[in-house]
Amino acid sequence: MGDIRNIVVLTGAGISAESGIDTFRDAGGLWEQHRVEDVATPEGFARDPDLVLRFYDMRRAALTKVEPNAAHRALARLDATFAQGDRGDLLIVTQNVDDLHERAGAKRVLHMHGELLSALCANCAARERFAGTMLDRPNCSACGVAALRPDVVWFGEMPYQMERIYSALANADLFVSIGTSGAVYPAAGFVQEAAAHGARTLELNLDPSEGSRWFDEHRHGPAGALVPAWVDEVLAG
Ligand code: BV8
Repeated sequence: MGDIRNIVVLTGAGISAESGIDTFRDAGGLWEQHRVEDVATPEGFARDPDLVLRFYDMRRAALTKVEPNAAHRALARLDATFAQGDRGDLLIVTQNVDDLHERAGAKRVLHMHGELLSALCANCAARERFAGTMLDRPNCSACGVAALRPDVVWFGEMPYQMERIYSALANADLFVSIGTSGAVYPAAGFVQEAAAHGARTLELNLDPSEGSRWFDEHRHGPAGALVPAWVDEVLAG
């Protein structure tokens, strides 16, 4: 890996597209089927909780029908080489709420927008692993109140573990963005944060993103092809 010791990878819906999970902004994507304001904001949840709970119940159930793809597996292979301790740090920051990075075997995963398979209690703020449906209002395991909501970050809510992310970006030698449109902040600003601290920046995406101009290098194509090739390069370096 030569002079590359600390790597931050940011992934978006594009890395899960080849697994059969809809992205948000591609044709036929999630935001075409549902208005963002109705299903991914606290106001939408307050207005019509059943609509929102059904939206996330459907996506949570879909997880059992999909598998990680070659891109997830390649990142897990990279992750495993950091386990030996003789390298620097790797952090896979994902905007995705699916569990495909973990199912591929990656350990250093940070879900900045939460997870479908986690429930957050709106009454006591406890979190619990959750694989069922919320439409029938299950009780929180900690306080017993039927106040569980999806443990995902909606628009207007603060993404998770931002301190840890900015610390990793400040120490990164390389920042790689995979499968994201660069449409949503603060994730879309990470490339500039990393570059400001001297990291090299690489974008692996099907098409140029809204943030392409901030990257030193771009490779365009499906993640299932680009990511394994890039991991092979890094490991051979
Ligand atoms: C916050 C979780 C502050 C839920 C999501 C005006 C200007 C700037 C910012 C704002 C603004 N107005 C409001 C804001 C802030 C807002 C924002 O950025 N809005 C945008 C729309 C302008 N951001 C927020 O609200 C964030 N919070 O700012 O808090 C704050 C401060 C103090 C105190 C409290 C709060 C929170 C945003 C998080 C929202 N939650 N998801 C869920 O999953 O349902 S967002 C969701 O969309 C994703 O998580 C992701 O972050 C985002 C973008 O999606 P992508 O992953 O990029 O997917 P997309 O479909 O867009 O693109 C897919 C890409 O893949 C494409 O480029 C495509 O080419 C590529 N692709 C497709 N197939 C493949 C592929 N690539 C490779 N291979 C393939 N096969």
